[in-house]
Amino acid sequence: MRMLTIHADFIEFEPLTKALRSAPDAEQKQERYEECLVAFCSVEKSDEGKEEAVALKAAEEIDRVAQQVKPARIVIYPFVHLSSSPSSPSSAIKVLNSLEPAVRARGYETHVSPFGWYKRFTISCKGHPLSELSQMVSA
Ligand code: A3G
Repeated sequence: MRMLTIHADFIEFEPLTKALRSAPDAEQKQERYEECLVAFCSVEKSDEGKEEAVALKAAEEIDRVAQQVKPARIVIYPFVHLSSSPSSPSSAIKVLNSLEPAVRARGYETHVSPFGWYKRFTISCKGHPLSELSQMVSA
């Protein structure tokens, strides 16, 4: 999985149209989270078959960053565009569905933006040295 974490003053997003016919329905209203660590996640072909293990590794990485930047909450954001070799949507949804409870189990308020949608979003990156980090997570 490739992951980009942004420590943000806020993120706002709003699902506009489904990108996948199989995308779960989502409420088409804007959500906004303040003082958050946003984890943009691209699940990759190399993660297929190891979904649970990759999710646990990603939760560990998110926790490691969060211990340093101390956000009030975590927002997991499915984002296929970080990889030139993305996994199938079904594998990606498995990883992301395991990632949310794994992050919550580490004591964080956790939110996930809708999977399989094109979304409008605005993010305000804090701009300190640890506010933008990219990582390769593998199991
Ligand atoms: C967007 N920004 O990315 N990893 C993560 N998300 C995925 C993947 C994958 N391998 N495959 C599909 N939309 N998705 C908009 C989700 C993700 O929400 C993506 C949408 O499906 C269309 O590809």
